[in-house]
Amino acid sequence: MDNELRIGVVGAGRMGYDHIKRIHSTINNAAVSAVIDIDEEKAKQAVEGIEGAQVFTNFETALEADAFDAVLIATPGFLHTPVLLPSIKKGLPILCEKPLTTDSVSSWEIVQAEVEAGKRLVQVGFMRRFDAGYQQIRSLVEGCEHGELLQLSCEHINPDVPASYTGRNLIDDTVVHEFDGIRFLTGEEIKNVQVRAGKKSKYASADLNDPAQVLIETEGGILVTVNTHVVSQYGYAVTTKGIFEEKHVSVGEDQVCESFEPRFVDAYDAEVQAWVDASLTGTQVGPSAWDGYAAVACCEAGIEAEASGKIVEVSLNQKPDLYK
Ligand code: ISE
Repeated sequence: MDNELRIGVVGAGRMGYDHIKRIHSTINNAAVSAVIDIDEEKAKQAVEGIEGAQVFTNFETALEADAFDAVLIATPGFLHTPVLLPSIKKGLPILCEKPLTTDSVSSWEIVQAEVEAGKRLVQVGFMRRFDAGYQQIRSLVEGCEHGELLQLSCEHINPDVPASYTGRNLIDDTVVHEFDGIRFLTGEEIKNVQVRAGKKSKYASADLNDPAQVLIETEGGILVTVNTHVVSQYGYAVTTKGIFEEKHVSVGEDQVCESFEPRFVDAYDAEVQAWVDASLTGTQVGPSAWDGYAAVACCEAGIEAEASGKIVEVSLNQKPDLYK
């Protein structure tokens, strides 16, 4: 690998297209060398104006053609495993959009594949870890300037969601960001999850209870509330308040946008640049396959909690040494 990372982007939908444009126009020392999408027209449109980028409709073919040195996966979660496993086997650096996979058994398979490879190859696309506000709270937790962190109070607001979006998606597509965010901000694993839904918005479909309150406890006893309002009709907003022993610190309150792309543009840019820089030196940074697995395990507990209204414990396998 020389000092330009040749990236194959798998999936040219909303997130894939956004990353393709980002790599082409903003990211240093990287180029989109291939786009793989079952919809050839979509892939062709995505590479318009990008010299030398090849188009494939099949991942195996692209892998055999040696068309890239690193893989960015931006397909829906249920399609991740067949791209992740051969890429890990080939020793390629991977940036995988969340969720790592859609259940903890297959996510654990990814962790084990990496352990077998003997090195970290996967960074999971939890971009909030690269957001300035999140980093501010994280550094206050680490530095203990205002005493210890006692609680977190989060809001996750979307203008609307697709018609197919259900209560399950509220957890594994939306609150999944808070599961990872809480683990990042507190440095602790999540112990249990409860979901409460009260009066429902007239804009929420039959299969969705929104707004909802997700109540989360970490292993160290930090309590977190996540208020969701994904059919808010007015905008995209993500806010987080850290309740410390001597101060309350809120971030994100003045950032109401149309959607997640403009809200987190700086975080996405920083995330992809960090991945490129690390990949060029043969290392990996940011959220790992273990973090991806842990978030999926929290989603499983959350989905059960959403259905039952009960407090559900999160169950995790033992953390392999590779991630300690
Ligand atoms: C979407 O897939 C995202 O990842 C956004 O960050 C989140 O706010 C939204 O709820 C999800 O649907």
